Amino acid sequence: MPLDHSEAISRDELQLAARNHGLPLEVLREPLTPVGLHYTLIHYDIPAVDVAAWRLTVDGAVGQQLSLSLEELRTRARVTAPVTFECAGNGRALLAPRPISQPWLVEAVGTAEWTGTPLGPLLQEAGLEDAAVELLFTGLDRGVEGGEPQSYQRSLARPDALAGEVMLAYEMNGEPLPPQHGFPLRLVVPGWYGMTNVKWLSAITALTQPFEGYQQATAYRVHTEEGEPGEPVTRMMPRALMVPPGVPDFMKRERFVAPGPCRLEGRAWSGLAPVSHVEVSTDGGASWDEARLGGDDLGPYAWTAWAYEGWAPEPGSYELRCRATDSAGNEQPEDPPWNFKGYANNSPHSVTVTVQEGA
Ligand SMILES: Nc1nc2c(c(=O)[nH]1)N[C@H]1C(S)=C(S)[C@@H](COP(=O)(O)O)O[C@H]1N2
Ligand SMILES: [Mo]
Repeated sequence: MPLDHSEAISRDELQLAARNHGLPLEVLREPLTPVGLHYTLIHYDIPAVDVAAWRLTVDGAVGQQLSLSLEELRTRARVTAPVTFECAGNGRALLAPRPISQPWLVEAVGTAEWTGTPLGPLLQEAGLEDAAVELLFTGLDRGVEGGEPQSYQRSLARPDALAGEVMLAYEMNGEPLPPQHGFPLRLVVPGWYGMTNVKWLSAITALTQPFEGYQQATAYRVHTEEGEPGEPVTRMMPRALMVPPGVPDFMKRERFVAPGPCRLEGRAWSGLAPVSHVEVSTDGGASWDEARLGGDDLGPYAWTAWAYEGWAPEPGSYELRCRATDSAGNEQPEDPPWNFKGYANNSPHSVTVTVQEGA
C-alpha cells in the first residue's frame, strides 16, 4: 500500500529517521553492504566506551563467572560469516494507519561479514547450569522507553543461544566494529530480526526464569490491541527487494528508464528457511514471472541474489513488484495483517517507473 501523504510524518518520527538511516536501495547491487551504508537502529544514544576498562561479564546461573577483555575474546576461536540483518519495523511506514515509531519504508536491511567468537563454547566454559532456561544480553546503552528507565536488554531461550551460528562479533567487514554498530562487541544471531543482535554488549546473564523486561515483554510483540501480550517477534519473514532500475526523480524517487530490454535484479532472504523462489511483476501485481536465483554465494545466513531478464518495455507507466517464497512455504502476502507496533510488514516491494526516450 503506498504511503498516504495526508498522514503527515511527525517531528518525533523525523527525528528518529534522521538518526537511523536505511540502506540506499541501489546498494543492493553489492553482495556485502559497505560499513556506513548498512542500516542502523539505535534506540537511545551511542554509548562512550573506554575499551581498556571494558569487560564482558558472564554471570547468573553459571558455575564460574567470567570477565573477559576484548583482547581475551579475540584470542578465542574465531569465526566469520556474512549475515543479513533486517529491522523488525521494516515496512512500518507503509501500514495504514501508520504505527508511530521509526518510519521505515523497506530499506532497514544490510548484509555484513561479521567476525567474532562462537557463543556456545564460552557458555560451556562458564559452566552453564542445567537450571538456566534463558540467556540475557545487556548493552551499555541506557534510555527511557514506555516511561521505563532501562538498559537495552534482550534474552534468548537456551537452545537458541546455543545454536552453532550464534556469535559475539568484534569485527564488521574485516574492521573493528564501528561505534554505531556496537563497538567493541555485539551479539549476532543469524536469521532473527535485528533487535536480537544486542550491540555494545556488556553482560550475558544465565537466567532460571524467562526475562520479562521491556524489550522482551512489551516491545517486539505482534498484537493488534494495546496491552495484549501478543506473540514475540523472532525470525525474519521472507522478503525480496529490487535495485530500482534507471534513474530517480529527486523528490519522489520514482524511476525513469529508456525503452527496450531492462534487466531487473535484487536480493531476497528469509530467516525461516532458504529462499526457493523470487517472482517479478511488471504490471502492478496482475501477473507474475519467475526470476533466476543465485550469483554470489554468501552462505546460509545471508541474502540470495535474483535477476530477471524478461522486461523490455515500450514507453509508458509501470509498477514493478518482486516477492520471495521460502522452502518452508512462507510467502509475502499482498496485505499482511496490521499490528499495533508495525512489525514484520513484508508486503511486496513496489517501484513506480516511467519508460521514456532519453531517460
Ligand atoms: N544495545 C543495543 N542493541 C541493539 C539496539 C539498540 O538500540 N541497543 N537496536 C537493535 C535493533 S532494533 C536493530 S534493528 C539492530 C540494528 O543493528 P545495526 O544498527 O547494526 O544495523 O540492533 C539491535 N541491537
Ligand atoms: Mo530494529
